Order: sequence, then C-alpha cells, then structure tokens
Amino acid sequence: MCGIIGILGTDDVAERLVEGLRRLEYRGYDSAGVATVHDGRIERQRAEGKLNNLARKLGQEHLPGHSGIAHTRWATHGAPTEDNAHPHIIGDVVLVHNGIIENFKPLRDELLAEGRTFNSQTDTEVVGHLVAREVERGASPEAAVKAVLPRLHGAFALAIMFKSDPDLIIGARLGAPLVVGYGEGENYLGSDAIALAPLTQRIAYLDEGDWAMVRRAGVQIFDKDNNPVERPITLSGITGALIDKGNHRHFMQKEIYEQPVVVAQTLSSYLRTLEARVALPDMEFDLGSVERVAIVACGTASYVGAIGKYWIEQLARVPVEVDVASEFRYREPVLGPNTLGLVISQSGETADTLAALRHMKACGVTTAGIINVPTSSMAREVDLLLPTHAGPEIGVASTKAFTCQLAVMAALSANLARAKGRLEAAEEARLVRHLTEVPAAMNAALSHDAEIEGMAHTIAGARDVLYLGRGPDYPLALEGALKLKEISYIHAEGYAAGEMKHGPIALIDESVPVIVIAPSGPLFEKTVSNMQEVQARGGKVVLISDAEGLAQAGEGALATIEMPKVHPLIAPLVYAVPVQLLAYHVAVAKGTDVDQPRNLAKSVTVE
Ligand code: HGA
Repeated sequence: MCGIIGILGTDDVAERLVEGLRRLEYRGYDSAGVATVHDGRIERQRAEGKLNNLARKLGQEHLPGHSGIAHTRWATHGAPTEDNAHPHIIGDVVLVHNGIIENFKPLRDELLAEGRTFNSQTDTEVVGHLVAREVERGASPEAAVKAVLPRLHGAFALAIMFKSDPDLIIGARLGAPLVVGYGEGENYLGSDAIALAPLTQRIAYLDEGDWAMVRRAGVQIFDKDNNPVERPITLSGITGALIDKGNHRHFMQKEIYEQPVVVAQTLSSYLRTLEARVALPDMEFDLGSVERVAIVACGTASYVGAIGKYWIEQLARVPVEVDVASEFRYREPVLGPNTLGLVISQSGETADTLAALRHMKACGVTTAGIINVPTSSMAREVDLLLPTHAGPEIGVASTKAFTCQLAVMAALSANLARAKGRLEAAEEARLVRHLTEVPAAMNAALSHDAEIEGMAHTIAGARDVLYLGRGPDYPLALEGALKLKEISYIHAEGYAAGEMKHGPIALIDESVPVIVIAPSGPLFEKTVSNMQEVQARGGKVVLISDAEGLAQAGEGALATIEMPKVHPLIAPLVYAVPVQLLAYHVAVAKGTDVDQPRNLAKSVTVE
C-alpha cells in the first residue's frame, strides 16, 4: 500500500509520474501528489482523494521539471487530507514514503524540541526533517540519508530528492518494496515493476536494507552496511496491456472471468497429466520428513490456508495449524524441527506475513510460500517457492489469486500425501483428473452470472448477511462474507453451518439473507439440516449447490444457484465463483467503488 515512483527524465516528467501512479493506485487512493525539482526550486501539486483529482489539478496548472517523485497514499498516520498528502517538502528536501516509521513519536519530539515545525500529522515528515537537518548542517545528500536511515524503525520505501541536485533521487527500502528501473538516458524508482512498465522493462529489485543513489548516468546501490552492491537487472516482461480492464466494467469482474484460464495455467505447472501425477517445483527438501504444517497468511489468503488444513489433514494425515499473520508472531508459537512453515500471499509483500515468515526462518523452520509475484520479498526469502500464475491482480478484493492459491494448495496436499505414503497411484490419478476438470467447471459456474446479477438487488437491501458452509466450504463461507463486506459495505459473517445453533441463529429473521454453500456429498445432509433450522425461523436462504442438492433441498429457498457436480476436493475452487459474483453484483447494485473500496488498499505493506 502506498505507491511511489520517481523519474529522472530527459523531458517534463509530471504526466509520466501520474501515469505511473495510475498503475499503483490499487495500493492506495486517499490522496496523491507529485513534486519536481526544477530551476533550483521544488514544485509540487497534491490533491485529496482519487488520482483523478490530482490529474485535474495538473491539467489546469502545468508542473515543469525533468526530475520528480510522486505518491499515491493509503493513510496510516494522519487523515487523508491534502496537508498529509505526499510528497512532503522540508527545507531543501522533498520525499515520498511507503510504510510506517514506528519510532516517529520520539523522533518528532526530538525535532520539536529543536524548534522545528511540522506541516502534517504523518510519520513521514520526521524523515524529511531528519534528512533536512543533516543537509542544513552541511552534509551531502548521500551523507544525510546515510546518517538518517539507521535511526528509522519500522518499514519504509523512500524516494528523496534535493533542491540542490535535480539529477539525484535517493531510494531506500526496509520492509516495503522498491525497485530501480534502468532506461535510455533516464533512470527510475518505483514500488513495483508494474508502475515502471511503460518506462522500462529493465528492473533491479532492492534487497532489505538497501539504499540507492539514482542518477541519469547510472545507479549505485548500497546494502544496509553501506557496502556497494550489485543487484541483478531482470526483464520484467510486464506490458501496459496487462492492466487493462478489457471489455469489463471493473477489474474485479475481469479477474473473476479470468479464473478458468489462470487456474488452468497454475495447475499446468503442478500436474503431469500424462503420468497422472502431481509434481511440485524441483526442491532439495524431503516432504516426507514433514510432521506438522504451520500455515500463516492474512485475509482471503488465510482462508486458503484454512481450506488447506482440511485437505492436508485428510489426504496426508499431517497436523496443520493456521494463523492469521498479525497474531502468529506475538502468540509465541511452538515450532518443532519437522514443521513446514507455509506462507500464502498474492503480493508477496504483505508486511504481517513477511514478518511471520522471517520469524519462522529465525526459528529454523523450513519455509514454503504460495505467492503470485515471483520477484517479491517473500518469493525471494522462502526456501520453497510455489508460484501461482494468476497474473497481476488489480481489483482490491482478491478473486483470481484466491482460486490459484487453492489450486496450488491442492497440489501441495496431494504431494505431501504421496511423500507420506498415504496416496496410492490410482487415487493420485483420480485427484489429477478432478483437478483438470476445474477450469471447465469454473466456466460452467460463470454461466450463472446473469441469474446472480438478478438476485443481487434482493441482497443489496440487507443490513446483515450470513454465509454458512461445512468442511472445506466453511472457510469459503468466511471468504464470501469477507468479499461482501469489503466491496458492498454490508455487514456479513461466515459460520460453520453446525455452529449456528450455538448462538448466531439468534440473529435470524426475515431481513437476514443466509447464503448456504452446500455441494451434494458426504456433508450435504448435515448442512441442509442446519439450513432448515434457519428456514424454520423465517430466514431467507440462497442455496448454492449442484442439481442433485437443489433437487433435494432447494424448495423453499429464496433463490438457488446451480453449480456443476464436482468432486468435494475441488468444490471450494468452483463454488468460489458464485460467491465472488454475488459480492460483485451486490456492490454494483449498491453503487460502491468496486475496485477501490473505501478504507482499503491492496498489498498491505504495513503491520
Ligand atoms: N505512513 C505514511 C505512509 C503510509 C503508507 O505507506 N501506507 O501503506 C502515511 O500515513 O502517509
């Protein structure tokens, strides 16, 4: 969250900076701003709210300058006002920041005691003051930044410019991503390669603690101990077209529709269909030695972990614990020697999950990661990378990353089962066959889009909505509720269907729609009994099941959504589609900002 970009260009950069911010806006949209160093002055334009507000201002008043930095904000310290918008100017220094300076309070007190004045409530401004103070004392920009970085606790990606030197941007990162882009006579900094895609494909990823002196003629990178280092330049392969909405109204809708293709792409690197085997990427690690799995993730990815617990325990008979990352580290988890630590993250930068990963590594645990961005911090730090091939996910509410993570989780569960001697070849062949059926089953699920859109208006008027599921469909119920909350702002809860009678059933009346996720199969009858308990109390049920399930239990439901008949293993992947479509259409019916819901941002790089 928060996106930053810097350009040392050969002509005016303001427009290109805004174009870069458009590609970063998914990371935050509380405010945006641009600053240039031009003719011995720092020029700046900032605006509250969406990037278009800034673009409008810049349309009215041109911002000259061949060197500049820009920012799109997800506020952590200080309201989303123009005063708190980045870039912040302090004396001869101007900077943008992604992250949180955790010790900003004592630093601010120290600076206030010296009589320095602050123009914002942000933690970022203290960094600007510290650097400006060094410069005022005669330090060069390089020496100033070098002196300040060790004083900062927390997480940051910084881009800093100096009035005195329009040919310099200093970048630094710790706990938040930052890349250097290499151009023709120009060089760049950005939060990710997507931001820089129209400018260059040649990208170097800064390591934790690195800082860089970026000039037009070249880039010098230093590690956390200030030793000069080389970071490899890779070709990003990302083009502008990848972040296009195509014919869709929203990125979220496009990403829901991409699922059959990207899940197939992901599965193709884990299934050897001819041999009817599941295969993980080559690794030195012996999965057979795993006696316990500790899964750590946040939000939607944590529900992939919760579904994985059912699968791994059922198939491989290995005990699994699932934690949300923000709790994991601080509960002092017991991590035994034969534990596999598994993190799940779309961006690979989620600060809570990254911190949990590092904690596991520090405890000597072998780690694996189901991650969508192969160049991310987590992807580079895990022992075993299990990539998803979802492509860039721009909608803030995760959809295609979720189902691709599930696809990898299914492959991992089967591999682990085989490594533990629990999966016969014939059973493995059956699992492979079921997994190869997923893309077609997802297409069949998507064909119910219009029906789901039709029923969305009924749900859109509700104040509260409940989601029920059993077994692996219980975490899917949690995911359904999260999706609805995130984008439609309707209060929603997911419950294990059997748990209703232990309390939540008291909430039921005719105004609370209850979405029941119940594929026919071994758990069906029990779930249906719970559904009937709800209906007996006037609850209005939307039943999502296959033809067999609907024939048995669909009568009396407010609405039904028919899914293809699938094996229970793959049901969460297929049933995710109607759950996502329902949230999407309810949000559209309510007129909310589907791709950029209020208060949220993607790629949560603060703890
Ligand atoms: N702490 C800074 C930057 C916020 C950020 O990076 N969010 O992801 C602020 O509040 O402006």
